[in-house]
Amino acid sequence: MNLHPKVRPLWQRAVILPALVILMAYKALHLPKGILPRALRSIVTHWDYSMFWVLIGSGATRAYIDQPCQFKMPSSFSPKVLVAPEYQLKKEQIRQFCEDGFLGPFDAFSREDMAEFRIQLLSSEHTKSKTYGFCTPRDRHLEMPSLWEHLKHPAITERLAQLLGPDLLCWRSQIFFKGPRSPAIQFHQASTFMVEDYLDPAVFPDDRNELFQLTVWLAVDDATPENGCMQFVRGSHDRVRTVKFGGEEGFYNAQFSLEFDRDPSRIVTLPVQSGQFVIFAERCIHGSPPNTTDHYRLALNARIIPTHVPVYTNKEKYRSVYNGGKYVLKNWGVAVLRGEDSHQLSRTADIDQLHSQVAKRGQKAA
Ligand SMILES: O=C(O)CCC(=O)C(=O)O
Ligand SMILES: [Fe+2]
Repeated sequence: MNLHPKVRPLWQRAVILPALVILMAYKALHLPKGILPRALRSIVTHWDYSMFWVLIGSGATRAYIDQPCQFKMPSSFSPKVLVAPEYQLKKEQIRQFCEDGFLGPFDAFSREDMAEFRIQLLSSEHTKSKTYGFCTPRDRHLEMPSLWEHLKHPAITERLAQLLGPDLLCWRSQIFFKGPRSPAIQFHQASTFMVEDYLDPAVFPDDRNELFQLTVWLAVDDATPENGCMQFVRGSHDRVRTVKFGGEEGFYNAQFSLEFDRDPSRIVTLPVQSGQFVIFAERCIHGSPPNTTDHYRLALNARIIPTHVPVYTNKEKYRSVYNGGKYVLKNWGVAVLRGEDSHQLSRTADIDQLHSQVAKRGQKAA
């Protein structure tokens, strides 16, 4: 039985609940973890007591699906690096980001550039990923030089660096095709991406309460309220919320709804023009309404961390709660987006080599 967050029949809950009490006691007593099967070892190691409490106390109907954390306001809103004047963020903008949890849109690319780029992105929609061997919109930057070149544009990297620091890694990207008449992506948030398989976090910051990760989201097509542009809940990055299993809402394959105050005055609907991007903390609650048009709303994102934050340490694979696929990580690695990686804490993808392999295969096929 896996522990994916969803409504469970009574008999399963009757099995899970005493097992959780035993595991929590096991954690509290610091008993040896080495003898436990891997899944149980992960739970004892990575779940904190509040994660156990919420599940047990609710009879397995509510849970934290990511490791709880609070947002610690930085003591200064000065940029972390000095960048070229055209990309400089004002202190006021950094303060606004820290208060709201998102910032932008910023200009990066022309409409003409995006028109060409979208053709390449769309051509990958139904093709197998070279990294994972099945069709997935994830991590295509490892095989699509044009995707990587767009992420490396200084309009993006220099803004990220002022918020996170000079040396940056991309550990995940995702294309959001959002086809004609496709459903909403319900409100969600993530911090260390524990929810991905509900056993291990993906990202291991020293202090979860600090800002250790940013998402950059680039609109390839104009994103409008009609075709499902992004919505953010202002200030909701202050803490990770619990979810209630079941209900109307579904997030890909999972079924739960995030427990937060849906005060309309805090929900910001953010149209973003083709070629512009937004930066946000993934733990800022966000989502996008349905695409009610007959056209795609194409966008992509990338998750960025400073080089001192490890990712997927010793993990060989995960099974995504959301996408359902089994992601074997042997071809995955972090890619240096800016500066250099003197820490070398995660497996690294030699992105230039990967791209030249793709080019060679293309030449052979031609
Ligand atoms: O593109 C969307 O509608 C959702 C994007 C999202 O959830 C993300 O970038 O984390
Ligand atoms: Fe998201």
